[in-house]
Amino acid sequence: PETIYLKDYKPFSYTVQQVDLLFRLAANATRVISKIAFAPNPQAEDQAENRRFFLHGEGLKPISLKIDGTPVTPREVPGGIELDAPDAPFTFEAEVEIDPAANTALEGLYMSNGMYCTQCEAEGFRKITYYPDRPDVLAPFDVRIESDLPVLLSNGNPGTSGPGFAEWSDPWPKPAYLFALVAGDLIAHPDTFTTRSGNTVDLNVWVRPGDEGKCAFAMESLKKSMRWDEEVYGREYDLNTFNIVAVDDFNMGAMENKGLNIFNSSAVLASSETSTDANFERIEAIIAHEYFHNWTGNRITCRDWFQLCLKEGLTVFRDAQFTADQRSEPVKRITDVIDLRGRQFREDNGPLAHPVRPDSFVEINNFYTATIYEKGAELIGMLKRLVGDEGYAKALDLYFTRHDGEACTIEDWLTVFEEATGRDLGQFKRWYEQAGTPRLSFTESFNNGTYTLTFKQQTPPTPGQPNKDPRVIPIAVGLLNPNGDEVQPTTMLEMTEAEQSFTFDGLATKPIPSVLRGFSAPVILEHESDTQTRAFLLAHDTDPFNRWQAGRDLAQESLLTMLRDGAGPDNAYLDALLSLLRDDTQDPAFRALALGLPGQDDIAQTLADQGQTPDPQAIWEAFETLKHARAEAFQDVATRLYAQYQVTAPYSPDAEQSGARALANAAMGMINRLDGGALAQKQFDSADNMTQQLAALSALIAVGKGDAAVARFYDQWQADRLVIDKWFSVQITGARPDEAADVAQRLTQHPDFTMKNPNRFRATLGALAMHPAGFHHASGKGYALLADNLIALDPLNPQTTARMCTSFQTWRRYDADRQALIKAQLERLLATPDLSRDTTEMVSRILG
Ligand code: DPP
Ligand code: ZN
Repeated sequence: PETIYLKDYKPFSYTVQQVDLLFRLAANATRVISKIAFAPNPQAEDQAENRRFFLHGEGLKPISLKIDGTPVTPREVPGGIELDAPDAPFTFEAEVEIDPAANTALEGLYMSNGMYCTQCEAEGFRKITYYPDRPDVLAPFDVRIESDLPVLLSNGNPGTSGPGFAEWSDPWPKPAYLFALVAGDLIAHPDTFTTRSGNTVDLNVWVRPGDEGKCAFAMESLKKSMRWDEEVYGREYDLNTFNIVAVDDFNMGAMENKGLNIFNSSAVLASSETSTDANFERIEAIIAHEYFHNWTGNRITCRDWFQLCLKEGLTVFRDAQFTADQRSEPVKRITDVIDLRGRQFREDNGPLAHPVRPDSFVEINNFYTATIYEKGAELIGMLKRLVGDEGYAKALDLYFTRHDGEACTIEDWLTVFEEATGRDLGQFKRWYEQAGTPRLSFTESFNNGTYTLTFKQQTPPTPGQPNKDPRVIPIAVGLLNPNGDEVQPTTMLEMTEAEQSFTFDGLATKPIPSVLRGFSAPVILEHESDTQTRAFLLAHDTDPFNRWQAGRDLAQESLLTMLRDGAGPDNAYLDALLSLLRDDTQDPAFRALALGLPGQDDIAQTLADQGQTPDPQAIWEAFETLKHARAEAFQDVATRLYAQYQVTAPYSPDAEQSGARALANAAMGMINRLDGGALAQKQFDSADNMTQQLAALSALIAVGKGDAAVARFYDQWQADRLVIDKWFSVQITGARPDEAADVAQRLTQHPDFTMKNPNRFRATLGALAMHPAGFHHASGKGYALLADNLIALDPLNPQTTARMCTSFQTWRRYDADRQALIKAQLERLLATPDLSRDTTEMVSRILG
């Protein structure tokens, strides 16, 4: 397959003035009739000599093609067609036939439960009709849909409609990846929103009949997002209508198509009986994310797909700010960092590491990664820390005014910051260009009242990038004196060298440093610290993130010592955690987070970083031992917390109630280890919300008492796909390591298992991959099961197949036997005839 390079970017030879599309929908033979006004692109004048009229097209059956009314015969070229076109404005018309019912890849126009829908990002529009399917070609679209289905939707504002047809008009020029169409038997949950300048916008959440009772939360989240973007970023909505549609079969979480967001139903449908608190929070965040794209992504889009982080990093950053404002800022920060370390650091430290702005790719779908999204968002956070809140606000205002309606680059983005703040961001740009997670370490000294912190940074090589330059790193530091008072409030140190010292004067005693407060940069902080200092920070740090981090460090140290020396759990950790749990002045959500343990995969990565070979089974056992020791040490407090944090008020997914439930469920998890599932059974029997019911089910499975509850849960929820996804997952994630692959194998034979629904596939095989000791079972049965299923999925859905191959990305960490087993599966995958471009690229990169 061909590799595409950033350095080869050239503007398209033509501009598009207007797109008119007519869809005659039919399951196996939809006709798409297009009329597109082209003109030579003045921005591509240098190409005037050898202008190429190339249009993308994939799997299209051409019926007729015309230029200015005259039939033309195209030349077939890789990825599309080429035509001879005039050196002046002209109209291109095409009629093509496509087969949405046969489209299992879920890219382009496809069908899901009798409903037509589209997914065009990144390169799906070329499966709908011939078009310059690239994000720097923007045009207004007028769409007419002809179908007997009752609800016919597209982008923009509604136009004329009647029996069997509907017209839509989108005045905002947009790239084809933001095109959308939906047709189906759908029910609206309607509402309205009045923008701050007084425009009334019709809002709808469209769902299949039966789901109409699960839309209210998404609608509330949408209205909150619209208000928040006005208040915080000064961004107002710009059409008469905003539609959201829930679709069961969807590769991603959701899609920000202009005026017509299409969502994976898991990211919209919510009710207390069927959704957990975590589901509610995720839905609120994704609704916000897609809505915020209207400005950061749609009004200002990307010049090419190398710039994907321009819209994704910024929009993730914005949705995180929104969630922090709606809920708890420290809790949001902590959970984001857990996720960043679990997914992005894992990627950044393995064969799939790539810069936040990559410089080459084979298949762009493979770059919708934690690095582009989550590290991309971290870069925005660092920029904001470096230029300050005011500088950030000024830069964003300039960005919106200067670039509205344009397709932009990271250079454009950094330039507005440079101009708005007068700061040179040359060194900062390395964050976009160089992959890998910097290791930051420090030493301290104290002399005559002067305290010196000396930092070192170093980034290990990543594929294709052996040498790394020092980055600019904002390091938030505070100092505490030995009795716990803060003697130096948070200061932002700006590290620009490979090694650099910072001093603090006038201190009476040697302070205790609190470094990288709020996780001020996406780095691995390597610092040997004694247990006592960590326990001190867990008790006294004024920065909530670092308090949590101190607890996490203690847990990690204890686990590493158990693994290395066969020691028992560290009592200092248990004591420090116990004091925190007992402290009712502490937010329950925060205490629940402090009770969390690092991921087993994080421990494996840390061991690998230290030059050791992780043993997934031994890690699992160490976690079990530690959890058991905690359950025994915390019996009294667990019983008290469980009773104290039962919510008696009517269910609400708000931060306060979900924090209480999180802590009560964590307490239940501890009690469960000692009472053989008695309390969990009681909770399962009486639960009236999914958060309680699922926590109880998972606890019962963990102690081998889950059979009856698993059966009952299925009977209760068999008609609800999203709940049954949970039923699939929880049985696998809760299985013992030697059984996880067998449970997953058995579930792939269940009548409700289907390859064609990405959510179900992820709930089963993805759940196995997230059970490190089960997936990495020494027999290799986990690897074989995943590979079998990926081989079966690839011809149906390359995008989801390639995404799930990342489960193998850590293979070089492991012992020779496991490496050989994984390598054999990767090679078997790669040798599969007709393997997709997506999967071929992914497996090749993983093999290295
Ligand atoms: N739908 C994906 C997202 O919103 C891709 N744009 O991030
Ligand atoms: Zn996005």
